[in-house]
Amino acid sequence: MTRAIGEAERTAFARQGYVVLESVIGAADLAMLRRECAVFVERTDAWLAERGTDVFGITHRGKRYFISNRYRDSADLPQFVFGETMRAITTAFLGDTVYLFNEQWVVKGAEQGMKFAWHQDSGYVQFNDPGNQHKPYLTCWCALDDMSASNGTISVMPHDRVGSRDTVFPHRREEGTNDLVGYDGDDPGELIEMPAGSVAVFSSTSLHRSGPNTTDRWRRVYLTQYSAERIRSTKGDLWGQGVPFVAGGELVYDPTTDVAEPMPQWLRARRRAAGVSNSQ
Ligand SMILES: O=C(O)CCC(=O)C(=O)O
Repeated sequence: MTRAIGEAERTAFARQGYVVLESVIGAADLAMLRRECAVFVERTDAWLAERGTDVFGITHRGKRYFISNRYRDSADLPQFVFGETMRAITTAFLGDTVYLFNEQWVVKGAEQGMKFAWHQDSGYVQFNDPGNQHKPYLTCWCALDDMSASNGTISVMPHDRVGSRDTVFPHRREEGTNDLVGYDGDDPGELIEMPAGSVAVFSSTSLHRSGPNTTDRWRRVYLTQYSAERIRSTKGDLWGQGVPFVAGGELVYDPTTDVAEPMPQWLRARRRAAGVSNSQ
């Protein structure tokens, strides 16, 4: 049973750019996401081993994984990505028209799970496609474990502290990690601590970062991103997934027509040159 998103949550999101929805993911979905997470991390380890590398883009084997746009390889994930919980959350913050933009696992290894630098998600888009204009989109950061400072939860910067609501800051690539960095100030932002099954919802212009995982357990997140429009590159190609999810407030996702559109060659080349996996 999906709980309704109230006016207070909408107001908080509009003011600060983020809101925490505690324990909104049901037990069956949570169990499924944890199961699938293990499968995709194992596949990624095998993929890295085949290529004889420990680092690919911002993925570092055993330390930090970003595994993107693989939901079509799973029999179970689409029902969560395009399910009732996500419909309720996304329509509350984006309105009656919603597309899937991107989805990914973000997993940090026990004891050696790396931090992730301050950035805006729209900063990654503009870094790869300078001049890209898009309406801010929505990230649903779904906690598969209890989240705390010690296992490397995120911190989010309220819009009014840095003026980020309508601004995408320049980002630079960090040596060693390949992270993009969009903020160098000393404001620590707001630490998001919440139980497994909760969702931190934030805007693609919200600055956020995450800390290292110092615990002896993995820290697992499933992150889905949705937009109110089909986002396009400056050349006019589809950017991201652009899969119709909700129209007129109704669920319109159709698995029989959901096939991946190939990424244009120019974008693949640019992302490869920037050290970013084309699966990210
Ligand atoms: O889960 C994390 O550690 C941060 C992920 C993140 O910020 C992102 O994917 O944009």
